[in-house]
Amino acid sequence: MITRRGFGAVLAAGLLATSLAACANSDTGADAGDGPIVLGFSQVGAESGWRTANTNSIKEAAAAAGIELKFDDAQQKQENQIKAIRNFIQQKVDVIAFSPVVESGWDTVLKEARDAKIPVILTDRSVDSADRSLYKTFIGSDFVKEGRLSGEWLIEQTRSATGPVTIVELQGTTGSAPANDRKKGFAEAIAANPNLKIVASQSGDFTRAGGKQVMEQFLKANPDIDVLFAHNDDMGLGALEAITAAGKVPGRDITIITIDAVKDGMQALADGKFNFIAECSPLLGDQLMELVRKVHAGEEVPARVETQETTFTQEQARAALPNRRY
Ligand code: GYE
Repeated sequence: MITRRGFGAVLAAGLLATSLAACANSDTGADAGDGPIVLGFSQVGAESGWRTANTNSIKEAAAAAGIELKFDDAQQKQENQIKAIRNFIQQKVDVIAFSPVVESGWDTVLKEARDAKIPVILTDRSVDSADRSLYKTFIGSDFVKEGRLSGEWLIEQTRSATGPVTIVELQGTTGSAPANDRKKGFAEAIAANPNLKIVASQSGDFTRAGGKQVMEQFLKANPDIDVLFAHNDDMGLGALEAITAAGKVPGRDITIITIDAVKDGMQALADGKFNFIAECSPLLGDQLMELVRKVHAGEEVPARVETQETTFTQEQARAALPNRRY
């Protein structure tokens, strides 16, 4: 039972919390209370199944959180992202979030946002800026780990191989964090067995068309490919067409490892056409909106928020597919 005195204490604590929140808001210059928080979001593009799922997650989460979303699709071009961010600054949005297409070249525009006192959140991909005060936090996956897990699985599978194992690699967008980091993690892991050799490595820009086209070239130049490591499902799915057209059976003649675990990728894995997928979750929307709310209120946020992920074999994909959300 709450006594009169107890109730008074509860009320006082409540008032204190409210005035603290008001202080926090005035610190950031944010004006709580008049209308919804406005979030400017610059998306990389619509290059893959992962990206589509990520865009849907962000739009749905913004609507559910009552956050007004200004969404811009940069069509995989850094110049378009810089333009979008400048527009958001001009429109005086409350918070800016974006998924940087490449790692380098953001300092100038990030300084402009900081000067305008608009907090910035990086989602999915990070930047290589040395100045950590240019953004509040980064939410996304550990791409090096995804590459490493892929390489470690291959090391296990090829333990009994006595001769060379020939690998080709389809890289993601040149200069992007996931392409740089997945390449690094995979290379580090396979270095454990000198029989494993990457004979060709080229960008397919994270798209199906790119994966197909580059795989055709790989197959022409290297008739005896044992393994394909593709930095995402979509490039792996494009490569399937090239492999079949070359008269080879994907998943059997060529072992295929990819990253993402979107529905079409998981289906290919369950069907035996892929052999292993390291998951990369695109469902960042809800966590992003929570961070937006916090930075807008001037609350502390962790410098790095990492997404939870797993890996899938063919058998695990068959079990997981019915409940997959993307
Ligand atoms: O793996 C790929 C997409 O940045 C994690 O971008 C993302 C990557 C994802 O196009 O499919």
